[in-house]
Amino acid sequence: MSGDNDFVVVANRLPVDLTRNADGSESWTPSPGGLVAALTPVLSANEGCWVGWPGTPDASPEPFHTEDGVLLHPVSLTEADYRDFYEGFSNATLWPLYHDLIVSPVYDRSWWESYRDVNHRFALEVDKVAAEGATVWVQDYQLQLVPGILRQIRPDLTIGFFLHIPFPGPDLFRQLPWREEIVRGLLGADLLGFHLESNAANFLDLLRHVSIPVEGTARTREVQAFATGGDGRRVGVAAYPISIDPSSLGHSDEAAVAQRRGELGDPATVLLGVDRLDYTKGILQRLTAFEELLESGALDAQDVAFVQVATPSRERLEEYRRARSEVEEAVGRINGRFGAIGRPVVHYLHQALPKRELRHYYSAADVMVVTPFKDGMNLVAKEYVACHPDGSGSLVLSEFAGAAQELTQANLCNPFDSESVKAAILQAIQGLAAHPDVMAQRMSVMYEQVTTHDVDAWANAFLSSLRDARR
Ligand code: GDG
Repeated sequence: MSGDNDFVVVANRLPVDLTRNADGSESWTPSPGGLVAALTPVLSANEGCWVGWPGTPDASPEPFHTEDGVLLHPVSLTEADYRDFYEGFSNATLWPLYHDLIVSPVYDRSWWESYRDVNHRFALEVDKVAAEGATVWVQDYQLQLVPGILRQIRPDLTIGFFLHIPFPGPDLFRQLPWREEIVRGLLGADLLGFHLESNAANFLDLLRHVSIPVEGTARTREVQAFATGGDGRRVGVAAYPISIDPSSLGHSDEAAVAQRRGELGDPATVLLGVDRLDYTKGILQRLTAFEELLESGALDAQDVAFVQVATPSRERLEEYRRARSEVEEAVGRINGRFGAIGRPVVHYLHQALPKRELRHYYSAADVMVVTPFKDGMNLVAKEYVACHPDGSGSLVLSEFAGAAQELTQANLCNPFDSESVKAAILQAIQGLAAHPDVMAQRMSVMYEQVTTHDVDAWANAFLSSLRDARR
């Protein structure tokens, strides 16, 4: 079966929000994020279609066109799919395995069967909408079998795959009971993209380990490495570091910044963390480091405020509940020890803020603290930098975030070592006071990097390699 769309993006989620209307009816409205913004021009220019789950179990809205002419084509997931494919195999098996076992992955055959089944259904939906010879771009760890299934049912397609999270070393990946199927699934693509050369190198090492022929070395934005697919096809492998759409962050001004700082009690220094509440992000560790700095007297609670926005995420999973309760216990303890009536020292929000509100906090923060144990890229770090065109502010960044490869002027730290996190926070605060010119110069270098390597550049680089891959 084939449809009319020459360019198809397949992702776990459709870029839509469910709106409940006053009369009780429901409608779906497009919700543009970075990836959608980057791909909309390509989608609009090519009879584009986005295939994905609308985000609510058991909902099956009709396909519809956005204002830009992009067809949104929903894939329906049941409550059981959501539990086994999404929460189970994707987020309690693959997510911890690919993030280097920060918690132990659970290997459950029924979750795997659901993952296989859902991947199959996604591929069948792509088959319905993709025109003869179309280009299909599959996104992320939830859909690693889709390239292989599509290759079998639609050999006419050009297939790209991009992994948004890290790819682990072969010794970790080999734990996975269904490792051969995942590798076969990925090798159905013509081009495999990772954030970093080291992620791509891990994948190539894995192939060598299982005697799949590989040539060349993984490079950034150029395809210099090839794996061999089951049918002898060459599969390009390269790194494409993702980035942000700076224009999507909107604007802030002095009044908005002054208002936010005023609400915090006008402290000398505002520190900020913004994350999904995920155990990979090191939220507890950064709060503990902050607490130790208060305890030792290196920081004075009168002078500082720490704003932590922790967006709710995967809340039914045990490890996420534990991470949340540990973070909330730490917030309570730190405020109990160092706060005053009407003046907490940690301002904690467990809610998603509108992007424009996030923008004001990014602009208002003197020090952004980004301390994941492992992160494919980390867009928050790049968003903060993009909100400081004047060179103000300072970034504390984990060495284990993909973004650290590009944002080398940040105050880098090892999140496994609390002394290192504390030192980086102090360097950032003291650097702003003692050497503002040096700090501004460092921030400007990072600003230049982020704004010249934006999400458009990322999408164009990947799609240009994908075009070359099938020539
Ligand atoms: C995965 C990989 C990789 C957060 N809180 C709010 C909010 N956000 C937005 C941020 C940012 C995005 O969510 C988070 O992106 P990250 O990259 O930091 O992290 P993950 O969600 O884990 O993303 C990661 C990414 O995919 C892309 O490939 O970089 O490594 O793990 O844009 O601004 N947005 C709003 N309110 C919030 O409260 N509106």
